[in-house]
Amino acid sequence: MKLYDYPRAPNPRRVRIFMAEKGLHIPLEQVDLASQAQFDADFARRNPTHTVPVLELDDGTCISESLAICRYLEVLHPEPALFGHSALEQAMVEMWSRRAELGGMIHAADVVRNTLPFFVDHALPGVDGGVPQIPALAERGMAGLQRFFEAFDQQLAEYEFVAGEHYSVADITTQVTIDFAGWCKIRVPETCQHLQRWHQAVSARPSAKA
Ligand SMILES: N[C@@H](CCC(=O)N[C@@H](CS)C(=O)NCC(=O)O)C(=O)O
Repeated sequence: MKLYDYPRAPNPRRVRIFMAEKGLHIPLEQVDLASQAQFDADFARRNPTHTVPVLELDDGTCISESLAICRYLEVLHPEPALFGHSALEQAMVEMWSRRAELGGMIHAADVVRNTLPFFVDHALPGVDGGVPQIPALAERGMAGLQRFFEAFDQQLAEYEFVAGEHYSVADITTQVTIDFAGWCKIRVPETCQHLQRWHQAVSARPSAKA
């Protein structure tokens, strides 16, 4: 088994944090996004959407999409459970995971990819050029991130972790989203003290270095 990775990119980091929380060591193979290696024919055979992460199994089967990879690893290594135990816990993890992704990560990506010079003409992942940056999308993303910060702050006023009493994959997506937004110097506002408290706590976990 090996994981196709790129150290700076947020989505592979989600899987690396997940692996670190489970104590898993899977060999990494770097796909240099800076030199557009995601468009090489060899990698395209493994993932036609030209994105990382990809988990390649020993029989050559390739799994892409960060959460699909995490789910696969969860079944093989159920403890510690990062998708919840009971039916209710699993539903809560799913709910908050989707909120983190659709209400947070996508906005952070809109801001980063429509702002930073690195993404000029490459504003969508996995598309080989010809996708211009749209400043209005960055602006919309910033407003979306403010709503995300406030909603997650409210949740974390009541619970220790994003999906409730236990650390889960929803915490991982939320953490990576906040750090990704930091690429554009967007920080959790001072008014969101619960979210700040939580972010400091997850950033102090050894897995945060992954
Ligand atoms: N939904 C996918 C998103 C994967 C994705 O967008 N990966 C980025 C790195 S964070 C990528 O490979 N980008 C390639 C590019 O910019 O062309 C997942 O969860 O794995």
